[in-house]
Amino acid sequence: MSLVTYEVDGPVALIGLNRPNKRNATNEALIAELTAAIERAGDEADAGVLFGHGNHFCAGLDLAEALDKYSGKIPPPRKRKGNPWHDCFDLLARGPIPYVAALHGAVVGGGFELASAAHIRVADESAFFALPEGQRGIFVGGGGTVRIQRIIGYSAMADMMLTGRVLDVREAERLQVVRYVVPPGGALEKARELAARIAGNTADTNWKITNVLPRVNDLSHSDGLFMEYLTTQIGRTPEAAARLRQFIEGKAPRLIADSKKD
Ligand code: 1HE
Repeated sequence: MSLVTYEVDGPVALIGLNRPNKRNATNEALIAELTAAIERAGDEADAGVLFGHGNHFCAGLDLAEALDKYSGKIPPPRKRKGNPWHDCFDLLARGPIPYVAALHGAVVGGGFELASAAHIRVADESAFFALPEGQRGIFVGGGGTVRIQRIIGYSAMADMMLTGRVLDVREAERLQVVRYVVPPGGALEKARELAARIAGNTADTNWKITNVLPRVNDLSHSDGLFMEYLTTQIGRTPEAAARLRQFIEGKAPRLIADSKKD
């Protein structure tokens, strides 16, 4: 049985972690399948949804496999080949298409790191968030020091890691981890709706949002403005011109608050 499911629905790729009996705990084989699915989605879709099968999004690092490594049962590699977790999550975060993560149940450790690589997070009320590495005697290794810390800040991350505090969905929403909270069982549907909406943008603008914006966030004020200027100079596509013309000719829908839409 596949550890990751892959499906395309129109312009949206649906990627599901599929190891529910182990709460979608992430081992090397799962990371390899996830990487392949993300590569495929980048070719075949305009937006992606990442979700977990079963009652949890992801229980993080496979602790059984980790034990085999820490106890020497799996020997360390003779040559270092980089970090497949980093490569996989970076491909998700800075690949050709945006991702919405649909979260429920456990979003912990490496599962939280994976969710933080998505561009938007939707969670249902069953979701809880933790970084229990301190309790396991290990450290975050899936990019959490960079991504989670940039979302919630050092203070909240240090608290979670030092005390083992488990956040509920509302606490996660206050820390900007989660942008949409939905009733239990509703995360996937909401994520699919958002992904379909995102897929309606031009691929060029979506790429700039997911690849330029986070890099600007890492720059100084003046380098950031320069990068923004350069970005506006590339990709003046016929598709963009057609969209601008549509608005000028009164053919594009006018903007109204989402809360006022039926
Ligand atoms: C696992 C894992 C796992 C469950 N690795 N096997 N992550 C953690 O420290 C989270 C550990 N997991 C839990 O706290 C709980 O399992 C859950 C709250 C997620 C779910 O509880 P529950 O009662 O639904 O399930 P369970 O009975 O605890 O687990 C069901 C099975 O999944 C069981 O195996 P079984 O063979 O006895 O049925 C568990 O052993 C197995 N299982 N979680 C391996 N994580 C890149 S660095 C990132 C570092 C980290 O991610 S640290 C955080 C690790």
